[in-house]
Amino acid sequence: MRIDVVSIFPDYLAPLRLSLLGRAQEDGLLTLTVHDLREFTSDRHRTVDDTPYGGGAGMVMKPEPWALALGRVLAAQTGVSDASVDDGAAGAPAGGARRPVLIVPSPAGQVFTQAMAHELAEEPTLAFACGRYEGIDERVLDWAGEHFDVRPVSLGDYVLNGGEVAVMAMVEAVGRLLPGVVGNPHSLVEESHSDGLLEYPVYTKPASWRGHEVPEVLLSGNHGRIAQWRLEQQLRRTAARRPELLEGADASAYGKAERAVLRELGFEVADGRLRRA
Ligand code: JEB
Repeated sequence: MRIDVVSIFPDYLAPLRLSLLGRAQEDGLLTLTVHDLREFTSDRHRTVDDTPYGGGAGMVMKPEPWALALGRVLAAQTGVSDASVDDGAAGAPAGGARRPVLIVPSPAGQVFTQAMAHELAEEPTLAFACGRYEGIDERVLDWAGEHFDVRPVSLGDYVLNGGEVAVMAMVEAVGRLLPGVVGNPHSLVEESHSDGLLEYPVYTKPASWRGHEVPEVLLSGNHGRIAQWRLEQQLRRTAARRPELLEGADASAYGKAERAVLRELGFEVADGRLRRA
C-alpha cells in the first residue's frame, strides 16, 4: 500500500517510521510519504492560513497550497500529470479505475472504526490531509471530490488541535492489517471489536505477584474451560464498560453458561440477538 500524508508538521508523523510500521516500510509492504504543506506556498512567509469569512475566532487554512499539494499526491498515486489536475482537465479515472481515497480528519467527520480500518486496508493507496487551526477551507474538499473519494473522518468525540494525531492512529490501525505486517494473523482475529466484544484480561508469569493471583482456570490446562472463562470475562467487561455494544449483538453462538451470565448482567436472548432484559 502507498500512503501520502500532507501536514504543516511533517515531523509529527515521524513515529510512523518506528516499530511495526517501520519494519513494514523496510519490507516494502508499505510506502509512506509525508509532504510539507508549506512547500506548496509561494509567498515569503509561506502562509497557509487566513481569517475566516463571516468572522469568528481563529484562522482557516487557505485553499491554494492544498490544491497544489493534493495535486502532487494525486499525480504520485495515479500517474496523471500535476498540470491536468491543476487546470481541472482531469476527470474521473479512465478504465473504470477507482478514485484514490482521501481521508480528511475532522471533529465533524464520521467516527473511525475497526470496520473502516478493514475497508481502507483493501485500498491500493490512501491520502490524508491534516488540517490545523479551525480547519481547511471547505472548497478544498469540494474540489478534491472531483479527483478523490473524499472521506471526512473523526477519531472520536473529543477535540484535538489538528489532524496529525488522528492520522497516526488511523495509519497504525490500517497498516497493521496489511498482509505480512503483523507476524501472527491469528492475533488479528482474536482482538477487540472483531467479535463486537471487548477483550478478555491477559496474564503472564509469575503466577503470584504482590498478592495478586493469576486465575486458577488459566493454569489448569483445560482449554475448554479456559475458552469458556475468557468469553464470560468478555461479556462481563463489555456489560460493565460498553453495554451499548451488547445490545443487538449476535447471540446465536451462546450456550447455557453464557446465557446465565448475560441474564445476571441484565441481558437476554431474543431471536438470536441480545437485548436488555
Ligand atoms: C481533526 C482539528 C479544531 C474545531 C475544533 C478544533 C484540524 N476526533 C477529532 N477531534 N478533533 C479532530 C479530530 C479528528 N480526526 C481534529 C482535524 C483538525 C481537529 N482541528 C482543530 C477544528 N475545529 C483542525
